[in-house]
Amino acid sequence: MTARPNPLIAGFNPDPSVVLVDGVYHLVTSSFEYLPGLPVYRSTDLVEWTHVGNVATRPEQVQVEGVVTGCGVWAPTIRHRNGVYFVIVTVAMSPRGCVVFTATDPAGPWSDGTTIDGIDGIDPDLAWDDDGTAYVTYSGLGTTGEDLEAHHGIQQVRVDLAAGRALEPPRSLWSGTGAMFPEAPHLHRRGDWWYLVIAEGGTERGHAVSVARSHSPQGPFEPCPANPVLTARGTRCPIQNTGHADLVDTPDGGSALVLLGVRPLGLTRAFSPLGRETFATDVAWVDDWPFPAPVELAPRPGVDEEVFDFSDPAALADPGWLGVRRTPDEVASTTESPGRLALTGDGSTLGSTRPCFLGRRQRHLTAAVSTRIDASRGVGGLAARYSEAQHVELEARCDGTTTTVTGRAVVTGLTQSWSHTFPAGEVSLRMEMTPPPTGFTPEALGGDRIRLVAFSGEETAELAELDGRHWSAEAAVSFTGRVLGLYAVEGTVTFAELRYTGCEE
Ligand code: 6LW
Repeated sequence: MTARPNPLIAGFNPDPSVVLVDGVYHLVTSSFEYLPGLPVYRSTDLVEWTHVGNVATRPEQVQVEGVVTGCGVWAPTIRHRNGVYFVIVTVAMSPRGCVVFTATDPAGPWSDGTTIDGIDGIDPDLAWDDDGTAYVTYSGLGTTGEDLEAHHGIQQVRVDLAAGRALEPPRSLWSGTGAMFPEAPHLHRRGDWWYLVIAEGGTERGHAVSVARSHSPQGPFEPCPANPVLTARGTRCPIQNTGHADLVDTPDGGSALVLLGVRPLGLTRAFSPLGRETFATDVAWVDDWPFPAPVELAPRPGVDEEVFDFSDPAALADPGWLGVRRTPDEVASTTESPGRLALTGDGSTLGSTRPCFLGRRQRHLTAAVSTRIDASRGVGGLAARYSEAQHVELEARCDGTTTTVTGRAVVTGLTQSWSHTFPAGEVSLRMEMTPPPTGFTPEALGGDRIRLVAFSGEETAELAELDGRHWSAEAAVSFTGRVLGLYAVEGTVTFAELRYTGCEE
Protein backbone atom coordinates (compact mmCIF):
# COMPACT_ATOMS: atom_id res chain seq x y z
CA MET A 1 0.00 0.00 0.00
CA THR A 2 1.19 3.54 -0.73
CA ALA A 3 2.47 5.35 2.32
CA ARG A 4 0.10 7.92 3.77
CA PRO A 5 1.12 11.42 2.67
CA ASN A 6 1.38 14.48 4.90
CA PRO A 7 -0.21 16.91 4.32
CA LEU A 8 -3.08 14.51 3.92
CA ILE A 9 -5.22 17.18 2.24
CA ALA A 10 -3.03 20.11 1.19
CA GLY A 11 -3.92 23.80 1.07
CA PHE A 12 -6.47 25.77 3.07
CA ASN A 13 -8.23 22.86 4.88
CA PRO A 14 -8.32 23.49 8.64
CA ASP A 15 -10.31 21.85 11.45
CA PRO A 16 -10.70 18.43 9.81
CA SER A 17 -13.31 15.96 10.98
CA VAL A 18 -13.60 12.46 9.58
CA VAL A 19 -16.01 9.53 9.68
CA LEU A 20 -15.56 5.92 8.51
CA VAL A 21 -18.63 4.03 7.28
CA ASP A 22 -18.44 0.62 5.57
CA GLY A 23 -14.80 1.11 4.56
CA VAL A 24 -15.26 4.62 3.15
CA TYR A 25 -13.87 7.75 4.81
CA HIS A 26 -15.44 11.19 4.46
CA LEU A 27 -13.64 14.24 5.78
CA VAL A 28 -14.87 17.84 6.04
CA THR A 29 -12.99 21.08 6.76
CA SER A 30 -13.80 24.73 7.57
CA SER A 31 -14.55 27.22 4.80
CA PHE A 32 -15.10 30.59 6.58
CA GLU A 33 -16.37 33.34 4.22
CA TYR A 34 -15.99 31.23 1.08
CA LEU A 35 -18.76 29.53 -0.91
CA PRO A 36 -19.52 26.75 -1.50
CA GLY A 37 -18.88 25.93 2.13
CA LEU A 38 -17.62 22.80 3.89
CA PRO A 39 -15.67 20.76 1.33
CA VAL A 40 -16.25 16.99 1.55
CA TYR A 41 -13.33 14.67 0.70
CA ARG A 42 -13.67 10.90 0.19
CA SER A 43 -11.11 8.11 0.56
CA THR A 44 -11.14 4.34 0.86
CA ASP A 45 -7.58 4.02 2.20
CA LEU A 46 -6.86 7.27 4.13
CA VAL A 47 -4.19 7.91 1.44
CA GLU A 48 -5.88 9.05 -1.79
CA TRP A 49 -8.60 11.68 -1.36
CA THR A 50 -11.13 13.02 -3.83
CA HIS A 51 -13.02 16.25 -3.32
CA VAL A 52 -16.52 14.87 -3.98
CA GLY A 53 -18.71 17.83 -3.08
CA ASN A 54 -19.52 20.54 -0.56
CA VAL A 55 -22.13 20.63 2.19
CA ALA A 56 -23.15 24.27 1.64
CA THR A 57 -23.77 24.67 -2.09
CA ARG A 58 -26.67 27.09 -1.49
CA PRO A 59 -25.85 30.43 0.23
CA GLU A 60 -28.94 30.23 2.48
CA GLN A 61 -27.51 27.14 4.19
CA VAL A 62 -24.73 29.14 5.87
CA GLN A 63 -25.62 32.82 5.39
CA VAL A 64 -22.06 34.14 5.31
CA GLU A 65 -22.93 37.27 3.28
CA GLY A 66 -22.38 39.58 6.23
CA VAL A 67 -19.70 37.76 8.24
CA VAL A 68 -16.36 39.35 9.01
CA THR A 69 -13.46 37.78 7.08
CA GLY A 70 -12.14 34.79 9.03
CA CYS A 71 -15.55 34.24 10.66
CA GLY A 72 -18.30 32.22 8.98
CA VAL A 73 -18.11 28.44 8.72
CA TRP A 74 -15.93 27.17 11.60
CA ALA A 75 -14.91 23.70 12.64
CA PRO A 76 -17.40 21.05 11.48
CA THR A 77 -17.91 17.54 12.83
CA ILE A 78 -19.05 14.78 10.45
CA ARG A 79 -20.79 11.69 11.87
CA HIS A 80 -23.13 8.91 10.68
CA ARG A 81 -26.11 7.19 12.24
CA ASN A 82 -28.76 4.84 10.84
CA GLY A 83 -27.89 5.54 7.20
CA VAL A 84 -27.74 9.32 7.59
CA TYR A 85 -24.64 11.52 7.54
CA PHE A 86 -24.65 14.55 9.86
CA VAL A 87 -22.45 17.64 9.73
CA ILE A 88 -22.71 19.97 12.73
CA VAL A 89 -20.91 23.31 12.56
CA THR A 90 -20.86 26.85 13.94
CA VAL A 91 -21.39 29.65 11.45
CA ALA A 92 -19.67 32.37 13.47
CA MET A 93 -21.28 35.82 13.39
CA SER A 94 -24.08 34.55 11.13
CA PRO A 95 -27.78 34.20 12.04
CA ARG A 96 -27.36 30.44 11.49
CA GLY A 97 -25.32 29.86 14.67
CA CYS A 98 -24.89 26.16 15.50
CA VAL A 99 -26.44 24.25 12.60
CA VAL A 100 -26.87 20.58 11.67
CA PHE A 101 -27.02 19.39 8.05
CA THR A 102 -27.97 15.88 6.92
CA ALA A 103 -27.47 13.83 3.74
CA THR A 104 -27.67 10.20 2.70
CA ASP A 105 -24.75 10.71 0.27
CA PRO A 106 -21.94 12.92 1.64
CA ALA A 107 -21.27 14.18 -1.92
CA GLY A 108 -24.65 15.90 -1.56
CA PRO A 109 -27.18 17.27 -1.73
CA TRP A 110 -27.24 18.25 1.94
CA SER A 111 -30.29 19.53 3.79
CA ASP A 112 -31.05 23.21 4.40
CA GLY A 113 -29.84 22.72 7.98
CA THR A 114 -31.47 23.10 11.41
CA THR A 115 -30.17 25.66 13.88
CA ILE A 116 -29.79 24.23 17.41
CA ASP A 117 -30.88 26.82 19.96
CA GLY A 118 -29.26 26.95 23.37
CA ILE A 119 -25.61 26.47 22.32
CA ASP A 120 -23.47 29.54 22.99
CA GLY A 121 -20.14 28.28 21.74
CA ILE A 122 -18.04 27.02 18.83
CA ASP A 123 -16.65 23.75 17.46
CA PRO A 124 -19.70 21.52 18.10
CA ASP A 125 -19.29 17.74 18.17
CA LEU A 126 -22.16 15.26 17.81
CA ALA A 127 -22.31 11.85 19.52
CA TRP A 128 -25.06 9.39 20.46
CA ASP A 129 -25.43 7.16 23.48
CA ASP A 130 -26.73 3.57 23.12
CA ASP A 131 -30.30 4.68 23.79
CA GLY A 132 -30.12 7.25 20.96
CA THR A 133 -29.60 10.29 23.19
CA ALA A 134 -27.76 12.92 21.11
CA TYR A 135 -25.05 14.99 22.77
CA VAL A 136 -23.53 18.18 21.43
CA THR A 137 -20.16 18.84 23.05
CA TYR A 138 -18.64 22.24 22.25
CA SER A 139 -16.19 24.93 23.24
CA GLY A 140 -17.77 27.47 25.54
CA LEU A 141 -16.40 30.49 23.76
CA GLY A 142 -19.42 32.70 23.12
CA THR A 143 -20.15 32.92 19.40
CA THR A 144 -19.85 36.68 19.46
CA GLY A 145 -16.21 36.13 20.44
CA GLU A 146 -16.25 39.53 22.14
CA ASP A 147 -15.00 38.42 25.53
CA LEU A 148 -12.20 35.93 24.99
CA GLU A 149 -11.43 35.92 28.73
CA ALA A 150 -14.90 34.55 29.56
CA HIS A 151 -14.17 31.08 28.23
CA HIS A 152 -16.28 28.35 29.82
CA GLY A 153 -14.14 25.37 28.79
CA ILE A 154 -15.64 22.34 27.08
CA GLN A 155 -19.40 22.15 27.54
CA GLN A 156 -22.13 19.71 26.66
CA VAL A 157 -25.89 19.53 26.22
CA ARG A 158 -28.29 16.80 25.25
CA VAL A 159 -30.17 17.94 22.16
CA ASP A 160 -33.32 17.27 20.17
CA LEU A 161 -31.84 17.40 16.68
CA ALA A 162 -35.17 17.43 14.85
CA ALA A 163 -36.62 20.23 16.97
CA GLY A 164 -33.33 22.15 16.94
CA ARG A 165 -32.97 22.78 20.65
CA ALA A 166 -30.86 21.94 23.67
CA LEU A 167 -32.75 19.84 26.24
CA GLU A 168 -30.88 21.22 29.26
CA PRO A 169 -28.57 23.99 30.41
CA PRO A 170 -24.93 23.34 29.46
CA ARG A 171 -22.72 21.29 31.77
CA SER A 172 -18.95 21.86 31.96
CA LEU A 173 -16.95 18.75 31.10
CA TRP A 174 -13.27 19.62 31.23
CA SER A 175 -10.95 22.51 30.38
CA GLY A 176 -7.70 20.79 29.42
CA THR A 177 -4.37 21.41 31.13
CA GLY A 178 -4.95 25.13 31.60
CA ALA A 179 -3.60 26.40 28.28
CA MET A 180 -5.71 29.02 26.52
CA PHE A 181 -8.77 28.27 24.39
CA PRO A 182 -9.84 24.72 25.19
CA GLU A 183 -11.74 23.93 21.97
CA ALA A 184 -12.31 21.48 19.13
CA PRO A 185 -13.81 18.71 21.30
CA HIS A 186 -14.55 15.33 19.74
CA LEU A 187 -16.19 12.59 21.77
CA HIS A 188 -15.39 9.00 20.77
CA ARG A 189 -16.39 5.68 22.23
CA ARG A 190 -13.82 2.85 22.32
CA GLY A 191 -14.49 -0.27 24.36
CA ASP A 192 -15.67 0.76 27.83
CA TRP A 193 -14.36 4.30 27.52
CA TRP A 194 -15.60 7.59 26.14
CA TYR A 195 -12.64 9.70 25.01
CA LEU A 196 -12.81 13.47 24.90
CA VAL A 197 -10.13 14.73 22.49
CA ILE A 198 -9.66 18.52 22.60
CA ALA A 199 -7.33 21.25 21.34
CA GLU A 200 -5.81 23.90 23.56
CA GLY A 201 -3.13 26.58 23.48
CA GLY A 202 -4.68 28.53 20.58
CA THR A 203 -4.48 27.60 16.91
CA GLU A 204 -1.03 29.18 16.44
CA ARG A 205 2.39 27.95 17.69
CA GLY A 206 1.03 26.95 21.14
CA HIS A 207 -1.52 24.51 19.70
CA ALA A 208 -1.80 21.06 21.30
CA VAL A 209 -4.04 17.99 21.60
CA SER A 210 -5.12 16.78 25.05
CA VAL A 211 -7.31 13.84 26.02
CA ALA A 212 -9.56 12.81 28.90
CA ARG A 213 -11.72 9.71 29.37
CA SER A 214 -14.83 8.63 31.19
CA HIS A 215 -17.21 5.67 31.38
CA SER A 216 -20.07 8.03 30.53
CA PRO A 217 -20.39 10.57 27.69
CA GLN A 218 -21.41 13.09 30.36
CA GLY A 219 -18.25 12.56 32.45
CA PRO A 220 -16.70 12.94 34.93
CA PHE A 221 -13.61 13.01 32.71
CA GLU A 222 -10.19 11.87 33.91
CA PRO A 223 -7.30 13.70 32.13
CA CYS A 224 -4.51 11.67 30.52
CA PRO A 225 -1.37 11.97 32.69
CA ALA A 226 0.69 12.54 29.53
CA ASN A 227 -1.24 15.61 28.32
CA PRO A 228 -0.75 17.27 25.96
CA VAL A 229 -0.45 14.04 24.00
CA LEU A 230 0.56 15.92 20.85
CA THR A 231 2.12 19.32 20.19
CA ALA A 232 4.87 20.81 18.02
CA ARG A 233 5.39 23.82 20.26
CA GLY A 234 9.00 24.76 20.91
CA THR A 235 10.26 22.35 18.24
CA ARG A 236 11.80 22.86 14.80
CA CYS A 237 9.37 20.32 13.34
CA PRO A 238 8.48 21.38 9.76
CA ILE A 239 4.81 20.99 10.65
CA GLN A 240 3.77 23.47 13.33
CA ASN A 241 0.53 24.48 15.09
CA THR A 242 -0.60 20.83 15.21
CA GLY A 243 -3.93 20.44 16.97
CA HIS A 244 -7.70 20.30 16.43
CA ALA A 245 -7.71 16.53 16.00
CA ASP A 246 -10.38 13.94 15.23
CA LEU A 247 -9.88 10.21 15.84
CA VAL A 248 -10.56 7.47 13.29
CA ASP A 249 -9.82 3.77 12.65
CA THR A 250 -7.20 3.03 9.99
CA PRO A 251 -7.76 0.38 7.27
CA ASP A 252 -5.26 -1.95 9.02
CA GLY A 253 -7.22 -1.94 12.29
CA GLY A 254 -5.19 0.74 14.05
CA SER A 255 -6.11 4.31 14.94
CA ALA A 256 -5.09 7.70 13.58
CA LEU A 257 -5.70 11.35 14.24
CA VAL A 258 -6.54 13.80 11.47
CA LEU A 259 -5.59 17.29 12.56
CA LEU A 260 -4.62 20.73 11.37
CA GLY A 261 -1.08 22.07 11.00
CA VAL A 262 0.92 24.60 9.00
CA ARG A 263 4.16 24.36 7.02
CA PRO A 264 6.08 27.51 7.91
CA LEU A 265 8.91 28.51 5.58
CA GLY A 266 12.14 30.38 6.11
CA LEU A 267 15.14 30.02 8.35
CA THR A 268 13.06 30.67 11.47
CA ARG A 269 9.97 28.86 10.21
CA ALA A 270 7.96 32.03 10.45
CA PHE A 271 5.57 32.19 7.48
CA SER A 272 3.04 29.66 6.19
CA PRO A 273 1.83 30.56 2.68
CA LEU A 274 -0.91 27.96 2.43
CA GLY A 275 -2.53 28.46 5.83
CA ARG A 276 -3.77 25.58 7.98
CA GLU A 277 -3.82 22.23 6.15
CA THR A 278 -5.03 18.73 7.09
CA PHE A 279 -2.43 16.24 8.36
CA ALA A 280 -2.67 12.75 9.91
CA THR A 281 -0.68 10.67 12.33
CA ASP A 282 -0.93 7.14 13.75
CA VAL A 283 -2.05 6.55 17.32
CA ALA A 284 -0.83 3.78 19.65
CA TRP A 285 -2.94 2.71 22.66
CA VAL A 286 -1.15 2.22 25.96
CA ASP A 287 -3.15 1.49 29.13
CA ASP A 288 -6.26 2.60 27.25
CA TRP A 289 -4.77 6.02 26.50
CA PRO A 290 -4.11 7.24 22.93
CA PHE A 291 -0.52 8.18 22.11
CA PRO A 292 -0.22 9.92 18.74
CA ALA A 293 3.11 9.64 16.88
CA PRO A 294 4.84 12.93 15.98
CA VAL A 295 3.39 14.41 12.78
CA GLU A 296 5.93 13.75 10.00
CA LEU A 297 6.18 15.57 6.71
CA ALA A 298 5.60 13.23 3.73
CA PRO A 299 4.65 15.29 0.68
CA ARG A 300 3.14 13.55 -2.31
CA PRO A 301 5.83 13.01 -4.95
CA GLY A 302 5.71 14.36 -8.50
CA VAL A 303 4.14 17.28 -10.27
CA ASP A 304 0.43 17.99 -9.99
CA GLU A 305 -1.00 19.80 -12.99
CA GLU A 306 -4.56 21.01 -13.38
CA VAL A 307 -5.74 22.68 -16.58
CA PHE A 308 -9.23 24.17 -16.70
CA ASP A 309 -10.00 24.75 -20.37
CA PHE A 310 -12.98 27.08 -20.44
CA SER A 311 -14.06 25.94 -23.91
CA ASP A 312 -15.42 22.99 -21.92
CA PRO A 313 -18.67 24.19 -20.28
CA ALA A 314 -18.15 21.55 -17.55
CA ALA A 315 -14.96 23.29 -16.36
CA LEU A 316 -16.92 24.99 -13.58
CA ALA A 317 -18.49 21.74 -12.35
CA ASP A 318 -15.39 20.90 -10.28
CA PRO A 319 -16.23 21.23 -6.54
CA GLY A 320 -12.92 23.02 -5.83
CA TRP A 321 -13.98 26.43 -7.18
CA LEU A 322 -14.52 29.11 -4.54
CA GLY A 323 -16.23 32.48 -4.41
CA VAL A 324 -15.99 35.04 -1.60
CA ARG A 325 -19.43 35.28 0.07
CA ARG A 326 -20.84 34.40 -3.37
CA THR A 327 -21.12 31.11 -5.20
CA PRO A 328 -18.94 30.53 -8.28
CA ASP A 329 -22.15 30.43 -10.40
CA GLU A 330 -23.07 33.91 -9.28
CA VAL A 331 -19.68 35.26 -10.36
CA ALA A 332 -18.74 33.42 -13.54
CA SER A 333 -20.39 32.37 -16.79
CA THR A 334 -19.34 29.93 -19.51
CA THR A 335 -22.19 30.99 -21.84
CA GLU A 336 -21.73 34.79 -22.02
CA SER A 337 -18.75 34.42 -24.35
CA PRO A 338 -18.68 30.98 -26.04
CA GLY A 339 -15.47 29.04 -25.48
CA ARG A 340 -14.32 31.31 -22.66
CA LEU A 341 -15.07 32.04 -19.04
CA ALA A 342 -16.63 35.48 -18.53
CA LEU A 343 -16.50 37.49 -15.33
CA THR A 344 -18.55 40.67 -15.27
CA GLY A 345 -17.43 43.24 -12.74
CA ASP A 346 -19.82 45.28 -10.64
CA GLY A 347 -17.32 47.88 -9.41
CA SER A 348 -16.26 45.72 -6.45
CA THR A 349 -12.50 45.19 -6.19
CA LEU A 350 -10.37 42.61 -4.40
CA GLY A 351 -10.54 45.08 -1.50
CA SER A 352 -14.31 44.55 -1.30
CA THR A 353 -16.01 41.98 0.93
CA ARG A 354 -17.86 40.50 -2.08
CA PRO A 355 -15.36 40.71 -4.94
CA CYS A 356 -16.12 39.29 -8.36
CA PHE A 357 -13.53 36.52 -7.81
CA LEU A 358 -13.39 32.84 -8.72
CA GLY A 359 -10.56 30.94 -7.05
CA ARG A 360 -9.02 27.67 -5.94
CA ARG A 361 -6.85 26.69 -2.99
CA GLN A 362 -3.04 26.88 -3.49
CA ARG A 363 -1.95 23.36 -2.48
CA HIS A 364 1.82 23.27 -3.03
CA LEU A 365 4.70 25.36 -1.71
CA THR A 366 6.17 25.40 -5.22
CA ALA A 367 3.36 26.40 -7.54
CA ALA A 368 2.54 28.39 -10.65
CA VAL A 369 -0.82 29.67 -11.76
CA SER A 370 -1.51 31.24 -15.13
CA THR A 371 -4.30 32.40 -17.40
CA ARG A 372 -4.93 34.08 -20.75
CA ILE A 373 -7.18 37.12 -20.47
CA ASP A 374 -9.01 39.30 -22.98
CA ALA A 375 -9.55 42.68 -21.33
CA SER A 376 -10.90 44.47 -24.42
CA ARG A 377 -14.30 44.92 -22.70
CA GLY A 378 -13.33 45.33 -19.06
CA VAL A 379 -10.75 45.29 -16.29
CA GLY A 380 -9.72 42.16 -14.39
CA GLY A 381 -6.94 39.66 -13.85
CA LEU A 382 -5.28 36.96 -11.79
CA ALA A 383 -4.96 37.20 -8.00
CA ALA A 384 -3.69 35.49 -4.87
CA ARG A 385 -6.07 36.31 -2.01
CA TYR A 386 -5.82 36.05 1.77
CA SER A 387 -8.38 38.71 2.64
CA GLU A 388 -9.70 42.09 1.47
CA ALA A 389 -6.63 43.65 3.07
CA GLN A 390 -4.05 41.17 1.81
CA HIS A 391 -3.90 40.22 -1.84
CA VAL A 392 -1.52 40.37 -4.79
CA GLU A 393 -2.62 40.55 -8.39
CA LEU A 394 -1.88 41.01 -12.07
CA GLU A 395 -4.54 43.22 -13.62
CA ALA A 396 -5.16 43.85 -17.33
CA ARG A 397 -6.92 46.77 -18.99
CA CYS A 398 -7.11 47.77 -22.64
CA ASP A 399 -7.59 51.18 -24.29
CA GLY A 400 -8.10 49.94 -27.86
CA THR A 401 -4.47 50.24 -28.94
CA THR A 402 -2.62 48.88 -25.91
CA THR A 403 -3.15 46.39 -23.09
CA THR A 404 -1.57 47.47 -19.82
CA VAL A 405 -0.80 44.89 -17.15
CA THR A 406 -0.37 46.15 -13.60
CA GLY A 407 1.17 44.02 -10.87
CA ARG A 408 -0.15 45.14 -7.49
CA ALA A 409 0.77 44.13 -3.95
CA VAL A 410 -1.74 45.06 -1.23
CA VAL A 411 -0.78 44.62 2.42
CA THR A 412 -3.08 46.07 5.10
CA GLY A 413 -3.54 49.50 3.56
CA LEU A 414 -0.15 49.69 1.82
CA THR A 415 -0.15 49.30 -1.95
CA GLN A 416 2.67 49.15 -4.47
CA SER A 417 2.29 48.55 -8.20
CA TRP A 418 4.32 47.99 -11.37
CA SER A 419 3.02 48.29 -14.94
CA HIS A 420 3.94 47.20 -18.44
CA THR A 421 2.21 48.11 -21.68
CA PHE A 422 1.78 45.60 -24.54
CA PRO A 423 0.09 46.04 -27.93
CA ALA A 424 -3.69 45.49 -27.67
CA GLY A 425 -4.81 41.87 -27.52
CA GLU A 426 -4.95 38.83 -25.27
CA VAL A 427 -2.22 38.65 -22.60
CA SER A 428 -0.96 35.81 -20.44
CA LEU A 429 -0.65 36.40 -16.70
CA ARG A 430 1.43 34.14 -14.48
CA MET A 431 2.33 33.95 -10.78
CA GLU A 432 5.13 31.68 -9.61
CA MET A 433 5.58 30.72 -5.97
CA THR A 434 8.76 29.09 -4.69
CA PRO A 435 10.11 28.45 -1.19
CA PRO A 436 12.71 30.98 -0.02
CA PRO A 437 16.42 30.28 -0.62
CA THR A 438 18.48 28.69 2.14
CA GLY A 439 21.41 30.43 3.78
CA PHE A 440 21.63 33.40 6.12
CA THR A 441 20.21 36.08 3.85
CA PRO A 442 17.27 38.47 4.23
CA GLU A 443 15.33 36.38 1.66
CA ALA A 444 15.96 33.19 3.66
CA LEU A 445 14.21 34.75 6.65
CA GLY A 446 11.08 35.53 4.66
CA GLY A 447 8.17 33.73 3.14
CA ASP A 448 7.91 32.15 -0.29
CA ARG A 449 9.03 34.16 -3.33
CA ILE A 450 6.20 35.31 -5.59
CA ARG A 451 7.06 36.33 -9.17
CA LEU A 452 4.58 38.31 -11.22
CA VAL A 453 5.04 37.83 -14.97
CA ALA A 454 3.02 38.88 -18.06
CA PHE A 455 3.46 37.76 -21.68
CA SER A 456 2.09 38.88 -25.03
CA GLY A 457 3.38 37.44 -28.31
CA GLU A 458 7.16 37.27 -27.99
CA GLU A 459 7.31 39.90 -25.26
CA THR A 460 7.76 39.01 -21.57
CA ALA A 461 7.44 41.48 -18.69
CA GLU A 462 8.82 40.47 -15.30
CA LEU A 463 6.84 42.88 -13.18
CA ALA A 464 7.98 42.03 -9.65
CA GLU A 465 9.44 39.44 -7.31
CA LEU A 466 7.93 39.73 -3.86
CA ASP A 467 8.37 38.27 -0.38
CA GLY A 468 5.27 36.11 0.10
CA ARG A 469 5.37 36.58 3.88
CA HIS A 470 2.72 39.28 3.40
CA TRP A 471 0.33 36.67 2.03
CA SER A 472 0.87 34.04 4.73
CA ALA A 473 -1.32 32.86 7.63
CA GLU A 474 0.93 34.59 10.17
CA ALA A 475 1.14 38.03 8.52
CA ALA A 476 -2.55 38.00 7.63
CA VAL A 477 -3.43 36.73 11.15
CA SER A 478 -5.69 34.45 9.21
CA PHE A 479 -7.75 31.32 9.82
CA THR A 480 -7.97 30.70 6.06
CA GLY A 481 -5.27 30.15 3.41
CA ARG A 482 -4.05 31.38 0.07
CA VAL A 483 -6.65 31.21 -2.69
CA LEU A 484 -5.58 31.77 -6.31
CA GLY A 485 -8.04 32.93 -8.92
CA LEU A 486 -9.54 35.13 -11.59
CA TYR A 487 -11.38 38.38 -11.02
CA ALA A 488 -13.16 41.26 -12.71
CA VAL A 489 -13.53 44.83 -11.52
CA GLU A 490 -15.58 46.46 -14.27
CA GLY A 491 -17.01 45.51 -17.65
CA THR A 492 -16.61 41.92 -18.83
CA VAL A 493 -13.26 40.15 -19.00
CA THR A 494 -12.91 36.69 -20.52
CA PHE A 495 -10.42 33.92 -19.86
CA ALA A 496 -9.36 31.01 -22.08
CA GLU A 497 -8.07 28.78 -19.29
CA LEU A 498 -6.65 28.52 -15.79
CA ARG A 499 -3.53 26.41 -15.30
CA TYR A 500 -2.16 25.34 -11.93
CA THR A 501 1.07 23.40 -11.51
CA GLY A 502 2.46 22.41 -8.14
CA CYS A 503 5.11 20.20 -6.57
CA GLU A 504 6.96 19.92 -3.26
CA GLU A 505 10.52 19.76 -4.62
C1 6LW B 1 -11.97 27.01 15.23
C2 6LW B 1 -11.19 26.81 16.45
C3 6LW B 1 -9.89 27.23 15.97
O1 6LW B 1 -13.32 27.10 15.43
O2 6LW B 1 -10.04 28.20 15.04
O3 6LW B 1 -8.27 25.70 15.55
C4 6LW B 1 -11.40 28.30 14.73
N1 6LW B 1 -8.81 26.63 16.25
O4 6LW B 1 -11.19 25.53 16.92
C5 6LW B 1 -11.54 28.48 13.26
O5 6LW B 1 -10.79 27.54 12.57
